[in-house]
Amino acid sequence: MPDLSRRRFLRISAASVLAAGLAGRATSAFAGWSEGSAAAKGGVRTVPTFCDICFWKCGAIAHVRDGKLWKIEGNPEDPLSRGRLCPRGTGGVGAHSDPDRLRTPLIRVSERGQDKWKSVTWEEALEYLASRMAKIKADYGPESMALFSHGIGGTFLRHLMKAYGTPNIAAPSFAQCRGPRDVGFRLTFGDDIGSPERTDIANTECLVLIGSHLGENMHNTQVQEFAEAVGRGATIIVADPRFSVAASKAKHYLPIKPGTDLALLLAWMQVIVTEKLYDADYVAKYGFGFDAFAASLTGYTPEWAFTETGIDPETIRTTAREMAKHRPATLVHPGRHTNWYGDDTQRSRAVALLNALLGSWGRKGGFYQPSSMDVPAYPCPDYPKPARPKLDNPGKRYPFAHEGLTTGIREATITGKPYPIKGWMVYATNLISALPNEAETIRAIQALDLLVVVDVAPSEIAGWADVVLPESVYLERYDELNPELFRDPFIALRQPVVDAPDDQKPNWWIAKRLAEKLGLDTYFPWSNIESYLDTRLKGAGYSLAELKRRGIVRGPRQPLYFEDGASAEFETPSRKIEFYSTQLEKAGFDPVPRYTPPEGGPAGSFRLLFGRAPMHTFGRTQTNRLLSDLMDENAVWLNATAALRLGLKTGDYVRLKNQDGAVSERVQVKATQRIRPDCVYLVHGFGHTAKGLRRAYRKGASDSGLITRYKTDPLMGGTGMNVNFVTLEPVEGA
Ligand SMILES: Nc1nc2c(c(=O)[nH]1)N[C@H]1C(S)=C(S)[C@@H](COP(=O)(O)OP(=O)(O)OC[C@H]3O[C@@H](n4cnc5c(=O)[nH]c(N)nc54)[C@H](O)[C@@H]3O)O[C@H]1N2
Ligand SMILES: Nc1nc2c(c(=O)[nH]1)N[C@H]1C(S)=C(S)[C@@H](COP(=O)(O)OP(=O)(O)OC[C@H]3O[C@@H](n4cnc5c(=O)[nH]c(N)nc54)[C@H](O)[C@@H]3O)O[C@H]1N2
Ligand code: SF4
Ligand SMILES: [Mo]
Repeated sequence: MPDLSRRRFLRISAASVLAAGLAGRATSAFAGWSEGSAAAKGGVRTVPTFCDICFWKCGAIAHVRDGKLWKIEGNPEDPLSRGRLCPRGTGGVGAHSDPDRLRTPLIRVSERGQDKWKSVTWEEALEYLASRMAKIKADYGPESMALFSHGIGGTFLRHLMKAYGTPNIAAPSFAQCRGPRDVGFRLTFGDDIGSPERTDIANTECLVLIGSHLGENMHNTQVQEFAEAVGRGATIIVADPRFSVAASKAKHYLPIKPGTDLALLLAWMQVIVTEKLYDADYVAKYGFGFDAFAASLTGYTPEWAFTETGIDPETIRTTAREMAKHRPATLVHPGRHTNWYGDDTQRSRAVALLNALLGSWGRKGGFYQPSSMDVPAYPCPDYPKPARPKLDNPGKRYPFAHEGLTTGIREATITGKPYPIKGWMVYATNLISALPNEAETIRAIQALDLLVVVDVAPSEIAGWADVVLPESVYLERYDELNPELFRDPFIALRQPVVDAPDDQKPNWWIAKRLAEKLGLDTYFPWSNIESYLDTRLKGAGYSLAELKRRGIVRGPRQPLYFEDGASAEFETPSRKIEFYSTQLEKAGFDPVPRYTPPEGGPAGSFRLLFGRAPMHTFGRTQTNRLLSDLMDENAVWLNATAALRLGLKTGDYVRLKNQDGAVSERVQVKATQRIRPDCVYLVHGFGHTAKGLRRAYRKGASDSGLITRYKTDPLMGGTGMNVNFVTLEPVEGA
């Protein structure tokens, strides 16, 4: 595969920013937000930072009143939040005051899985951890430690683990989240979708959502732009087995049979190609292998697709024509959580190809070209070269995996092959519920000599750890800078707003102190985080003092679309948009997407689907009192007619039992016409089983606990999780 590590950087000197007039404007706008403004505002101090309740990283202004954290709002200078936070971001202050937080480092004094701990000092905890890590290195080699980490807070621990000498690093955001999408788009356009997504919802005239449940999936900028698109009358087309919030805004709602989206996509493309509705100039100029692709669509008529998807042929034709009518300002959203059925990369590739037919890649209202500001790295020694290669994907079994596979590391930990993994460090990811098949995760943990978990809460994964390190929450710490690729280039700073309430420490401090104990201090040559950040910012023409005051600096916007000068380069083998993929063909896969129907479940069972609620992030906000007051348990969505048949009504408590006998916590029924009769739906993140999460313990049902099966995507190793089936069993006496 072509190397896509090249990013479009834009180097901005202080002079060019001044010339753009940004510095002057922003400085005056932020004059009242300096940390020194407490007196002027009658005991209220405001501190710009960025949110960490999810990974969108919205710029925010925290308010401290009489020394106490009061509220948090969007930073109007920030292009991600555009001055407004989502409900979760606003409730973020509850993360600081959460009474269920971890308070001190803990060392296990019992068998794994039993809750027996002793509180220790940081010195004891890190000394102990360093000696265990040194022993693993001596006995097995440094590659036998793995790091799982999710989010920007993991930056310094990733740096530490690379310095320690391991290549085994992974996050669930690839194989359990956006991996298939990124691979599908890379194979087609030679580039990623990125996070934040490069979707030009702001300018789209026709938005097609396949699953992507914007409005429940609360990624801030997208939701704001979506609301604006609805407001200005853009055509919304939604395919979802469940009548989502987005579906309620749609002109066309397609209640698709779960797992058959590829059939719908192929039929849409068949209509657009046979009726010659595609952007022929764009395809001729940028496309490769169009004729073979077009020929492959022959059998995929709307009539054929009807039998698979349940969507009537006329609706398929009408929606296809509607998309074509608005092209190139038609955006078929690539989705984010795309690990559904195990053929997800091919489905994502079909989404990419449909966009290619509509000419929306690189065009206004489709996909824009993002850019970012260049912030030079802090000079550090080179990492040692690991003696053994990373083991998550041995022999490139999944040839198109371009990021680490969590589940690959898990498998190697269980089998000891190709070499043993003896230690896991886990940062800000609850592997027990993020990875499918909890039993496999626990089996892997039992094979370890060392499990260390850095968390803010006594989560399920922390419950299995030998050493638990309590981190301060995002409102109490500095983190790495955020110069993410986006529509508007920017650099944002996270900085402490208030002190940590107990003995919690920030990730950078943990990484640096552990590095010193491991004899790796040359990799942390800075005296403290301020000097690290200041050095990086100076390299970009700014300073920490300025960022502390402003929270964010912005660079001039770069060309967003082909028509205004964005480069129309495609890093594929043909240097074109690959309608026909020779890369896939060479690797023995279908060069054009081909449909195979999903497997059904046992008679009388419902396919288990899951998604998001606007006031929660995964399983990480259920103890946040402000957010759990808005929703403190989930309900199982069940088709009203099916409910009638089963003698169930809204509010009844049931347990869900899956095809392998896994049984959930009790959960209320939500009987509704808003879901098809062949599936049920749960909001992910509930049904916690860790006792220390007092507010969330046994509230609602966990989808994760019912995901004992998964189907692995042969192209990139993603784990399709929508392949489990449940029955509902009434709870006696409830
Ligand atoms: N509030 C909130 N917002 C979040 C997050 C959060 O935790 N909380 N997490 C963020 C993250 S990391 C991610 S990855 C995204 C995930 O959000 P999305 O990328 O939107 O994830 P999906 O899996 O598409 O969302 C589930 C939707 O797909 C539908 N669905 C299920 N099966 C099928 C199917 O076979 N076909 C079709 N067409 N639809 C189906 C479900 O009914 C549901 O409406 O959300 C992000 N936004
Ligand atoms: N069954 C099922 N599985 C899924 C999904 C699903 O919808 N259903 N979604 C998938 C997707 S899209 C994704 S992106 C992944 C996400 O999976 P994860 O990354 O595991 O997300 P969370 O479950 O929120 O776990 C976050 C952990 O980090 C801790 N934490 C929160 N804030 C901090 C902090 O500031 N510092 C530290 N050190 N720890 C912190 C929390 O207490 C929690 O233990 O899960 C995937 N797996
Ligand atoms: S989308 Fe919401 S939770 Fe995520 S960073 Fe933005 S404000 Fe915070
Ligand atoms: Mo995700």
